Amino acid sequence: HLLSTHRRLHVLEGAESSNASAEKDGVDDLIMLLASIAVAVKSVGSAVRRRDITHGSGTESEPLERVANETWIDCLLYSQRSCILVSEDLENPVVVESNMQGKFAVVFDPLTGRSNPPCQEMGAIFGVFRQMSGGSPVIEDVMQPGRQMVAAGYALYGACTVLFLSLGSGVHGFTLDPALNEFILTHENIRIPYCGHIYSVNEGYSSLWQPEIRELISRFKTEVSLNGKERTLRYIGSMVADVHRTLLNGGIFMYFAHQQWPNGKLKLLYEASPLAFIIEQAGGKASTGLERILDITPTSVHDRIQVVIGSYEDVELVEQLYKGPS
Ligand code: AHM
Repeated sequence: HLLSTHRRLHVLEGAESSNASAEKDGVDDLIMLLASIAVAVKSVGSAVRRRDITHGSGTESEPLERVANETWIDCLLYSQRSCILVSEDLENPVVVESNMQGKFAVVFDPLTGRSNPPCQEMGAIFGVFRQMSGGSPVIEDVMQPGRQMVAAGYALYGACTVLFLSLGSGVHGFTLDPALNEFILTHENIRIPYCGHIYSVNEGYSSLWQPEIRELISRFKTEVSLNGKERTLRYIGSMVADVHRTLLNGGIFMYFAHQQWPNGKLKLLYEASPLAFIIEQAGGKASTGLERILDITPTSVHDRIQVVIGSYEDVELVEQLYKGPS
């Protein structure tokens, strides 16, 4: 199934819109939507790289975040498979015009990790829901708990562009071959290690945390990990990159509420939920510390939450420390 997904990803990328008359509800439509997302990722990845060349030469034009947002919107509209879109960069959802509408509600952060110049590890995060209502798209179509996603994934514009995704039965990773400009399946059905020794949290905020979070982190650090190694810290400051490392190497990524972000900083709908979907599909766990992220129904499209995500055993330990003795 995956190899066929892979073949279709690049076969369908160049599909003419005349092919869009195929039946609109099934897997074919989801594949078409994902193929359009793959085009957005290629296009933004290329813009990210060109920006590094033009930076400082005075030839930069539009800000990268605007380019990324417009590229994602265009690709999703022209896929003719989406009905309502939520972007980190738009205050309100975009309702797709009826002549371009499909059946999927898409939530995305088109350029995540941008707040860390000049050492950005930028990428994109997305989640796809099936439209709940039968008729015209409504806000409820995106206000769904993450467990109801039919697909989710992320891209990372690092040394090479990668696209990791899940359609609800495992996680598969593709790497962009620059010679072919095609995504090649490089990580089939990956599983996150059951435990790890790397923890990832911005400890610079420790004086802003509630005392119980300070206590939790200091206890967690001193617990020997199940793999027997001393715990060690890695923090890139770009959630998608920190979660990518966690997925491949094991360990845990945490972002707790603090004085500046009383509910947590990370956005539920298009950051935490899609990455929680990926991590769970790979055998890990994703929580706020108190409850499963994928069970939370958003109350607004830009809700923020706490995030504790990664290897199953490590997240369980943090939850136990957080909840205290029962
Ligand atoms: P952004 O939407 O402004 O980019 O913020 C989200 C990012 C995450 O990718 C990252 O995990 C976090 O902010 C880092 O925040 P901090 O600098 O507070 O540690």
